[in-house]
Amino acid sequence: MRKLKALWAIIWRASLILAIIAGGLFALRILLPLILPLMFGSAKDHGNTARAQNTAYNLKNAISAYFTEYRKYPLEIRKADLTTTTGHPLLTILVGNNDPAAMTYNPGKIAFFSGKAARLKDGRYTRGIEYNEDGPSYLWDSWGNLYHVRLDTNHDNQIDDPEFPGQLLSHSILVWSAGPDGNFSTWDDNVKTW
Ligand SMILES: [Ca+2]
Ligand SMILES: [Ca+2]
Repeated sequence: MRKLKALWAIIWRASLILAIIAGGLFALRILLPLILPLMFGSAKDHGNTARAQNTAYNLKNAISAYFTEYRKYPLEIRKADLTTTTGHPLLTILVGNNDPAAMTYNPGKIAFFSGKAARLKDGRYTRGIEYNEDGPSYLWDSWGNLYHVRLDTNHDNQIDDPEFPGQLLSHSILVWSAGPDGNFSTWDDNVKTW
């Protein structure tokens, strides 16, 4: 009788342990698909943001180098500060290819900006330069959008703050990206050089 009791106790404990393990596995099965994208998704976004930040600063340096070379900004208009994107013609000028715009504004055909070629995914370019030897070239951010650029082309050493319009920044070159959400008006995720 005592033996039978002991046996039941063992069976009871074993089934309890099995139930706990099964429950744990079941919970993991449900929770893992929810947790993993959060962990790796945010790590991926962090990498993309860091990459966009790097590229924005490199572009700022490229425009600075252009200024040093030609003593003016690309596409300079003296009346007001210029706001443009890293599409054509700004980027075409900065890569210094055979496009007529590049030939006009960068007659020395100096490659002020160079970097990784953009990746084409699902019909959309991301993360790099869409380079055309004889035509318009573009610089895409980590999420497939062009960067925005504002230059102190009226040379008063001030630029209107894109984030807080009406406030002036003591900068000569601003570069910013819309961030992971692709929306320039949401600034919490935007990547900027100031
Ligand atoms: Ca200005
Ligand atoms: Ca945004």
